[in-house]
Amino acid sequence: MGQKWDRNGTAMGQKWDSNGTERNGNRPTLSRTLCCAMIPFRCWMFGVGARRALGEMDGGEMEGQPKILVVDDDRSMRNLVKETLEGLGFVIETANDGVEAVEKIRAAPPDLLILDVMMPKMNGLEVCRIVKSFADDNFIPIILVSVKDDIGSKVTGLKLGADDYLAKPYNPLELRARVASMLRIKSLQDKVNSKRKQLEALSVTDDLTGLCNHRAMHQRLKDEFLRAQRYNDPLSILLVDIDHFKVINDNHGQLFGDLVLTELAKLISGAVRETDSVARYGGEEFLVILPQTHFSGCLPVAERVWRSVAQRDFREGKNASKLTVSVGVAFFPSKNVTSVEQLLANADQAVAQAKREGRNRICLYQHVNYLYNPDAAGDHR
Ligand code: GH3
Ligand code: MG
Ligand code: MG
Repeated sequence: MGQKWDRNGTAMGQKWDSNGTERNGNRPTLSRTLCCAMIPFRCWMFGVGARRALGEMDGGEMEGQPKILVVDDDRSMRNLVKETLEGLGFVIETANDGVEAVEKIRAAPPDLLILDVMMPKMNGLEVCRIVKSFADDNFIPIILVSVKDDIGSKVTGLKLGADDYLAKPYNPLELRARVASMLRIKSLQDKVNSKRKQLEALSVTDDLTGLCNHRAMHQRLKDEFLRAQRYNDPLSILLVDIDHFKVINDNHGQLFGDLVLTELAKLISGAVRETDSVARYGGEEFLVILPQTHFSGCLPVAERVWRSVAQRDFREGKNASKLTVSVGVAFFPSKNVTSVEQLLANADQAVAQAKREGRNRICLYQHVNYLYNPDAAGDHR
């Protein structure tokens, strides 16, 4: 308590080497001998800590050695931090001021930031605010270090999003412990982020085909429809329904049916542009969204899908089958189409008509024209 430290992390009346090991002048005392024996042990301990933190970083998070960016305008402080963390399996990079730090972080985000508060050009608090406002969800823990150890400065730093605050001069042991603790938190946070991303991907993906599922498709179509309405752009959709799919299941089994659906998903995806989206709309129905595509532009796509399905032999082992599809096409702008639901209903009607007409065909939704008869209208005048 009340221990005084100089800016190199040296306690008054007590010496520490860069391993945080007590030095007592040059006198070979028992405690010094013990401490010397402790140095490799402590290094090993921290190495284990760091490696353990690393060991928790599976699944692509924090690949390789954790990268620590040390930002300080004082070269001796940068070197001291480097020395303190050396040999623990970290990659240490440095920046001389806040501007350089932000540039480096943007170019290649570190796993941990050790940030001096008082610096020219841009101070540490400003860097902290900028880094924590980055839109991506990559968590970069920040340890602020400052000669200011009053509560006000600490609270300001923490309020700006810093994750820890260390007053200069600090004990090297404490810095190491806090670095290990921050990297542990970073590792856990990365795991949570990666699991969340996996769950998000699962929630919008159809298990069997890997395409967008119905829910994701609806959202995408809604977005495209709003964009088309706002910018007066055309938008087309194709609803592709396999003909007599039930028979394929009945004749070859459900597993073969699943294979056909998976193959068909690939086939349709390969027949459209990258900017188009393909989704599994229902059991054996697929929806293709063609943004910025007119009536004349979507017909060749519908034809390409329809032809390539008919040409394909679907086979696995002894099971083999040919297939046809009925395709319903609907467009925006189109009379009475003011919502996604209406656009989908039109495509649905077109598919129904294709089925009624004998299947294996493409049907374009057209609003039935109203024939105006002036003579008949005259009767009611
Ligand atoms: P239509 O030409 O009138 O479209 O006839 P259809 O047999 O294709 O249509 P119907 O709606 O009568 O039957 C759809 C079939 O699709 C029945 C259902 O078991 C099958 N199906 C739906 N989802 C899956 C799936 O995930 N895997 C498999 N194997 N079959 C599925
Ligand atoms: Mg400074
Ligand atoms: Mg069908």
